[in-house]
Amino acid sequence: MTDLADAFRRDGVLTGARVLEPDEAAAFLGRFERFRRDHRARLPVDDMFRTGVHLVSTAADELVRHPRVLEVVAALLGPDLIVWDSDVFIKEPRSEGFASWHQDLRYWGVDSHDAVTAWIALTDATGEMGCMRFLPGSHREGLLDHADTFARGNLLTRGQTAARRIDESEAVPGALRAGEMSVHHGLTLHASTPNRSGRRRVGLAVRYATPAMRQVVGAVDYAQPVLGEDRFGHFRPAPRPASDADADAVAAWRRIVEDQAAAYFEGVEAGGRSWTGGGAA
Ligand SMILES: O=C(O)CCC(=O)C(=O)O
Repeated sequence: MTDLADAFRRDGVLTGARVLEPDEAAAFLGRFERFRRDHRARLPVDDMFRTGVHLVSTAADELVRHPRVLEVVAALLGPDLIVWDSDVFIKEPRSEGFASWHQDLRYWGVDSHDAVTAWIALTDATGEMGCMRFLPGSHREGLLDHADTFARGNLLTRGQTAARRIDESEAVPGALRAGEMSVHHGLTLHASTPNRSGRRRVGLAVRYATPAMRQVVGAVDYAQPVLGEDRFGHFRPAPRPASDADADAVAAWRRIVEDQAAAYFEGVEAGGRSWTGGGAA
């Protein structure tokens, strides 16, 4: 996998890695749909899909530690991995949802750049369906300023948008078949357009990092070790769900999401400790 790692160091993105057979991808999708159907009357399922879904969904819990996913991510980040977050991104047929150009690491508040997002396609994700688009090499520009637009239709929590001119002709689409995965560096600029097709587009985005990463803005943060060893203990352990949305998992999800938000905003308001440092970009 060293060719893969070399290309990733150069481009900050790889696409089209097959990690699930199409029928496995369909089975995982079915489990997410069942989760929504069974729990949406009493739980904030949309919020759970937007952050920390692996804390409450057994399908996400399995996917974040799926051996074929971890094999690819480990080839890029090394043998010790933690999961910091995961989100289900759904674009309904002919819907306006999009993601503005952004870097994932902009809002993590951490001191390392050794972090990636693995985007696992649970349905096909073509250009017409609003697949991810990447700006190869942009991870070498370091952390860029972003503005919070909270724009209507933006799938990102803050509508965060990089304050940098984007030449769309330089963007590379990351079209995927169901069961394929793209991986982008935490500093790689990426975006996605609305779904103009008659088919649903669904993917699970998993945020992986090395355990050496440390939270420097918020006082408290959580992660799950998923491969190798965590010799640092920088994050509080985030528990795994015993079953879909079991009471302990939901309580842990609520506590973690609240703690992370409170610690993060306190840290930002406390005066801009900068988190531009970090490892290799
Ligand atoms: O799924 C999408 O269209 C956007 C996902 C994204 O921006 C991300 O995973 O960081």
